[in-house]
Amino acid sequence: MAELEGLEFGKSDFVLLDEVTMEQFMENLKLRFDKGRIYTYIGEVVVSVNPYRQMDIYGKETIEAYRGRELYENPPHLFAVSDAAYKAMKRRAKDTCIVISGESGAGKTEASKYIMQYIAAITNPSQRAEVESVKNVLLKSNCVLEAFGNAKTNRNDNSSRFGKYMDINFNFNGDPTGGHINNYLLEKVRGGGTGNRTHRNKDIMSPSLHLLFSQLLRGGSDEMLKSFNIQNDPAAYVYTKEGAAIAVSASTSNNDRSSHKAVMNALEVIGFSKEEINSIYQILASILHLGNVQFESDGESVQIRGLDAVNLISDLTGTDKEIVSKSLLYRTVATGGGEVIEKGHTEHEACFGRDAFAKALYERLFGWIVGRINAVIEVKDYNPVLHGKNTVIGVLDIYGFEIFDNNSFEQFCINYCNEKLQQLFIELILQQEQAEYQREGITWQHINYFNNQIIVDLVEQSHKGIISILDEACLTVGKVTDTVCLDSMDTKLAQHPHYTSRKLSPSDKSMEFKKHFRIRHYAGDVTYSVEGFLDKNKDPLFQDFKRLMYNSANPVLKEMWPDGQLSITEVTKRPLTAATLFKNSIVALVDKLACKEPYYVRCIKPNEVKSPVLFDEARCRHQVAYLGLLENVMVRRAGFAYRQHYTRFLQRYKMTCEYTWPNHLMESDKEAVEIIITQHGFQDDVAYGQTKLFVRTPRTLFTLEQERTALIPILVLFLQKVWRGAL
Ligand code: AOV
Ligand code: MG
Repeated sequence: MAELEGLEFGKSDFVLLDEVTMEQFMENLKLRFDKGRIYTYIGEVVVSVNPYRQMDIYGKETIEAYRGRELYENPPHLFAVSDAAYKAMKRRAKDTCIVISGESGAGKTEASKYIMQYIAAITNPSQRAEVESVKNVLLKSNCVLEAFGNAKTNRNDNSSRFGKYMDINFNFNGDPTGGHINNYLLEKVRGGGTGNRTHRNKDIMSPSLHLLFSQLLRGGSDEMLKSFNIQNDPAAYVYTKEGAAIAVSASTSNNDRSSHKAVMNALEVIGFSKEEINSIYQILASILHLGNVQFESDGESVQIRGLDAVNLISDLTGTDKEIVSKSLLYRTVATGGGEVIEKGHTEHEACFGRDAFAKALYERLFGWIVGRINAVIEVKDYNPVLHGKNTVIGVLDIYGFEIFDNNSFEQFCINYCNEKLQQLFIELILQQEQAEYQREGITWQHINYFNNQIIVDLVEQSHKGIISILDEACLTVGKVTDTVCLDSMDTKLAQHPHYTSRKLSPSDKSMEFKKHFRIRHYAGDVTYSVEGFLDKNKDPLFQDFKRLMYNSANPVLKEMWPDGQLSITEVTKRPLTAATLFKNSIVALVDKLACKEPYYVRCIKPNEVKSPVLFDEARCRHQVAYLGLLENVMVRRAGFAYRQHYTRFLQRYKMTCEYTWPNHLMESDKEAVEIIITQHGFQDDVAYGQTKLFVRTPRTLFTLEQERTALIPILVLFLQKVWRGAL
C-alpha cells in the first residue's frame, strides 16, 4: 500500500484516489513520475511510465525483495506482477499471460525483457543445466530478434518492427522447460509507401534491414565481407545508400561492431551451426547485391545491365546464374488452356519483382530464424504422467498504436491489432471482475465504458469491413487502382461513425482529397494514405523466385522456400492476402490470450522528446483516456477496491486485534477476519465472499495499514525482549 513508500510519493494504487477523476489521476501519475516512481497499480494492472533513464530498480536485491511476495507487500513493480503471474501458474497450475500495451516508445519491449529476466532469475534454484540452457536461449533470442527486426523510427530509436508473443513452458517444479515464439507482421518496407517503384527509392527496404546492413558492413570481419564480396561502404549499395543516413544516426561504428559481435555470439549460444550463421549472412549479402541489379530496356525487351550482381547472387545463394537472370526478367505463367509460357517483364515489372524478391528473402529469413529458435526451445520428451501438468506463461510485446506523418498499410494493420487487444482488455477485465464476484457470491455493478467493438468490426467484418473491401479489390481482374478501391470504401462505409470518407469532407485540409481516408480509432483519429495498399495487400512474388530458391544447393535456403517445389500448373489457388493473413493471426492470438489468466502492463510515454524529466500533461492525459485507465479504476472500485484471501488478510492484520493475536481460536480464518473487521467497526464497508474478503473503500484498508505500521515497532521491541529472555 501507499505507506510502504510514504505518501509523498503519491498513491501506489489508483483505486486509492479520493475521487476517480482525470484530474486526480493525472496529479498522482505526475507526482509519482516526478519522484521517480514509474510504476503504479490499478488493482493488479501495472501502469508504467517510461523513465527514459536507467533506473536502479531491476537488480538482484530488488528481485529478491519481490520473489514470492504478494502485490501489496512491496511498492508497485513489474516484478510483482511477474511474480503474481508466476505464482498463479505454479500454485494453481493456471496458464497465465502478461499483456504489455502502449504506444510506440512507451516501454513495452523493455518491460518484456525485465519480465523475462525476473522469471529467469527466480527459477531453477538448483541450477540444473538443461533448465539453465533453456533460460539462456530464451534470453538470447531477444538479442537476435531485435537485431533482425528492430529499427529506428521517428518515435523510438529501438522500435520493434514485428510483434512478438512468447510462451514459456514450465514443469511441475515451476522451472522453464522450453518455449515458443510467434512473430507477427514484420515490416518489410518503410511505412508510408514506396512511391514510384521504377525509380530508385530510399524507402524501399525496411529500416530494420538498414540497421542490419550497417552492422554487417561495419561490424563484419574483413574475411567475412570478402567472402561475400561486399565492400565496407554503405554508399556502394542501392539499398543502403540512402538508408545509411538513418542507420548511422541511430548508431556509431563502435556500436555496430559490438552489436554485430553480440548477435553472432547470441546465434552461437542459441545453437545455430556455423553453416547456418554463414547462410544467414549470405542471404543478407545477397539482398544487398540484389538491390544493385539494374535493368535497361530497348523498347522491345528488358535486359540486365552488367551481370556482376547477378553472378554474386548466384554464388551466394547456390543457384544457377542463368536461372537467376531468367527469374529476374521473365515469369512463367499457365495459360487458360493449361499451356506453360514464359512472359517477359516490362522494366517496371522487373524492378517490382526484384524488390519484392529482396523483401521476401528478408521476411523468410526472419521467419526461419524464429522457427529455428523454436526448434531449439521446443519442449521435448514431455510426459504429463511422469512430469505433471505443463503450464505456460505468455508474454506479449506487440507494436503499439502508431500515428506517423504518413500512415500506410502497416500502420493500418498495427492499429487494428491494437483495437483487438483493447477489446480483449475490456472483455477480460470486466469478465474477470464479474466472474470473481459471481464465484464469491457478491453482487456486481455495471460500469459504462467505451466499447471499441464497433471499430474492430469496421476493419474486420466479413463482406462489409475494410479488409474485405480491400481483398475484393485485390481479387478483381483488371486495372483496380488504390484510388478505385478507396472509392469503394468511401461508398460502402460513408455512414460509419468511425470512418471519414474523403467524399464527405472535401474541405478537410488534413485529408489530401485524392488518396486518404480516416479512421476514428479508440486511441485517436488516424488518416491513412491508400497509396500502395493494394500492392502491399497482394504482396505478390513471382513464383519463379520461389522455385529458384527451392532449387538452391544451400539446404538452409531450400528449407525457407518449401512452396517453391510446386510447379506452375499446381499453383492455382490464390494465396490469402496480407491483411487477411494478419487478421487470422491476430484472431488466433486473441484466442490464445483469452484462455489464459491475464496480467496487464499499460505503458505510457511521458513525452515525445525522450526526456527523463518532462511530463507532457496533454500527451499523458490522452493516453490515459484512450487506454481506458480511468474506467479501469472505476470498474475496480465499483464494487470493491480491494480483495484478499482470508488467510493472507489474517496474517497481515491479526496483530491489530486482541482476539486474533498471536493466534485465533475461531473455527476458520474467515471467522477470525470477521472479528477483526467488526472490532474496527468496518462491517458496513465489506462483504464476505467464499474465500476472500472484499473491501469497498480504500480508507478502511488505510486505517488497518496505519495501525499495523504503528504496531510494528512495539512488536519488534516485544520480540527482542522475548528473545533476550526478559519476558
Ligand atoms: P516500445 O517497445 O513500447 O516501442 P521500448 O521498450 O523500445 O518501447 O522503449 C523505448 C526506449 O525507452 C528504450 O529504448 C529505452 O531507452 C527507454 N525505456 C523504456 N523503458 C525503460 C525502462 N524501464 N528503463 C529505462 N529506459 C526505458 V515500439 O517497439 O516502437 O511500439 O514498435
Ligand atoms: Mg518494442
